[in-house]
Formats: sequence, C-alpha cells, structure tokens
Amino acid sequence: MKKAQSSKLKAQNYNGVIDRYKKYLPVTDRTPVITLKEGNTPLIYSKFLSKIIGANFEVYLKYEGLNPTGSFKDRGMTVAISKVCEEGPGAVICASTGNTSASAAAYAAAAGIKCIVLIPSGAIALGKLSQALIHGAVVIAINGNFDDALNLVKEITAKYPITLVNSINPYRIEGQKTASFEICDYLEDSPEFQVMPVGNAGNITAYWKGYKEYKGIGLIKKLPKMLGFQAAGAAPIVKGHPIKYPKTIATAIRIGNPASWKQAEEARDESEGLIDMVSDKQILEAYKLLATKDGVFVEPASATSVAGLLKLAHKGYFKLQAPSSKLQTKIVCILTGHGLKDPDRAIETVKKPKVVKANLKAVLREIGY
Ligand code: AN7
Repeated sequence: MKKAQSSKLKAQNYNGVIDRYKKYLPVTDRTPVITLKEGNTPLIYSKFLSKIIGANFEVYLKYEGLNPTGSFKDRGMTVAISKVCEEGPGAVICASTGNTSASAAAYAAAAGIKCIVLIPSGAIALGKLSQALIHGAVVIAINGNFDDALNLVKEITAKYPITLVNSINPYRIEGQKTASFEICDYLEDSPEFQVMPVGNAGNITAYWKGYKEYKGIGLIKKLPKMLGFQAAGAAPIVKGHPIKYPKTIATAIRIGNPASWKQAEEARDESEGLIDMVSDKQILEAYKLLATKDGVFVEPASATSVAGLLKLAHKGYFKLQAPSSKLQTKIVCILTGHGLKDPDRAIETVKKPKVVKANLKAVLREIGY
C-alpha cells in the first residue's frame, strides 16, 4: 500500500519539459506553462540492433513516439505555445507534413487559442490529419507540397498578427533540445553517435544545441557525432540543392528545401558526423525490423534512423569511427513519431489477415494445430 502510494506521487511529480529543464529554457516565473507533460520518453536498449552492430556496441532507441501527441514536436510546442500566451492573446499558424499540425492543434486547444494549419493536400498520414481536426484547428489543405505551405505561412505571418510555430520559431528549437538533455541525463554522458531523420532540419539543430549546452556547463565530457538521414527522393542536403518535387513514402520528411539547412550542415561538420540518405525500400525494411524484432512501432520517417544505422553498419562505419579507448560505444537512434500515426502504411506493408469461417476447425487449420 505504502509502495503504491509513493510511486503514484513520483509519477505526479513529472510536469513536462519546461518544469524539468526551466533553467535552460527561455521562460520566467511569469510564463504561463502550457503542458501536456511531454518529454521524459524512454531510451530503450535494442538487443537486436546492438548485436548487428557488434560486440562493444550498445544501441538505444529514443522513443519519441510516446510524447502526448505521438511525436517529438510536443517538446518544442510546449515552449512555443507558452510564449505566445505570455506575450498576450494570439493565434498560431504552421505548415506541416502532419506532426507539427497535430502538436500545434493540441497545445493551442490546451491554451484556448486559435490554431491554423496548412497541409499538403492528400500527403499527410491519416492519424495526423485526425489529430489536427479533432483538436479544433482550422485545417487548410493546399494543392502544393510542404515547401509551398511553409512559404505561404511565412508570408501570412509577415503581414498578420499570427505567430508562426514551425521550427523556424526559436522557441521550438529550445524545447526540442531537451531530448538531448534527457539522453545525457540517462547515459551520464553523451553517446558516441546519434542517428536521426532530417526533414526541415529543426530537430538536428535542436539536438546539437542541447548537447553543446550540456558540454558548455560541464554536465557531459564529450559530444556525439551527428548522423542525419534523409529519404533518397527528398534529400536536398545530400544532393546540395533544393528538390522541387520531393518524393518518399516517409511523408513526414517529404521536404525539398529545409528551413534549417545551414544549421544542419553546421551540426554535421562541427560534430564530424554526416548527412546521408536511404531509399524507401531501406526505410520500410527498418520499419518492419523495429516492429518485429524490438516490438517498437514507429512511423516510416522515424525508421529512417535505423535504416541509416544499418547502412553505415554494413559499410563498417562504426567499427572504423568508434574511439579505440572505449570499452562500450553507445549509439542512440531517435525514433521521432509513433507508428499509429500512419496505420495505412503499416497495413500496406504486411500481409492482411486471412478471413476464415467462425469455427474451431477452420481456425485450428490456419494456426497449424
Ligand atoms: C516523425 O510535422 O516537418 O528535420 O511539419 O514528423 O525537424 O523537420 C515533421 C518532421 C522526423 C523531421 N520525423 O524533423 C512537420 C514536420 C518525424 C517528423 C521529422 C518530422 P525535422
């Protein structure tokens, strides 16, 4: 009885990323904190992937799909929306491949403010669309892609008193950097490598900022190599030029002209890491492996991390790059969004259930007894 009570109290003590990391965030005692208790996501040891990479390697999965709206966007949205509320009543707007709109809609609902989202028509996953709609956002689908939508919201916010909550809003980056704090707090230093998907490039910017800040105040001794992956049909940073018509099944990262392009290159170069690409086929293989071997269901864009990890492993990258002084080398893969965001893709990727008669004989025959 006593034990149950104390664990309940402990759970109640967690109040989201602003509460936990406020001394590193641009908030004051006057900031009204709008939180859904985002963050505090698990870092899951992957036995399966660790074994593939080799002895002396530990692979961890930072499962950001367990945030309140099912993606990492909540970490930045709590800060962005709280700051809008601090500055006075206001509306917010974003362009989105889906997750930003789901998160903005939820946090705006919690704050009681208006939220407008522009999405590429027919190109966002069903779960994300349902979220933006049910939270009461004004959802506008445009006949264009994410990059067109972002240009439009930039134009609108330049002329009208509506706050942009895409990751070019610096408060978004501030909130998202808390994910690297959590990784370091848990591992008691930074990992040697971090692998993540790159779309609009806000998240790689945020993680790198977080690691550098923790190192700057002496909470960690080293910095990780940042390894970013784009989808091959939407890989402007890898190719060195914007992609006019980006194409990939990983709709979250179907982005042809990332807003934080320069910052992503800085993270890559300062950390002596890399930004590379993986094919849709490699993404779907990693997607299935994560679900069937580790029991972790992510959306395709998130599986890009693991597809990238496997691509590098096959080239012998980690063995070559791991510091020889280290007994255990740690690699963290960021799994940015939950698999339930895109149920259509999951069902398309595997064999559909067979329909049989509702009798014991028919069922037993199917299961081989
Ligand atoms: C699951 O929601 O851009 O490189 O509008 O949803 O920071 O853009 C989503 C991006 C990775 C890429 N994984 O992060 C949007 C949006 C998932 C995502 C990314 C996104 P960034």
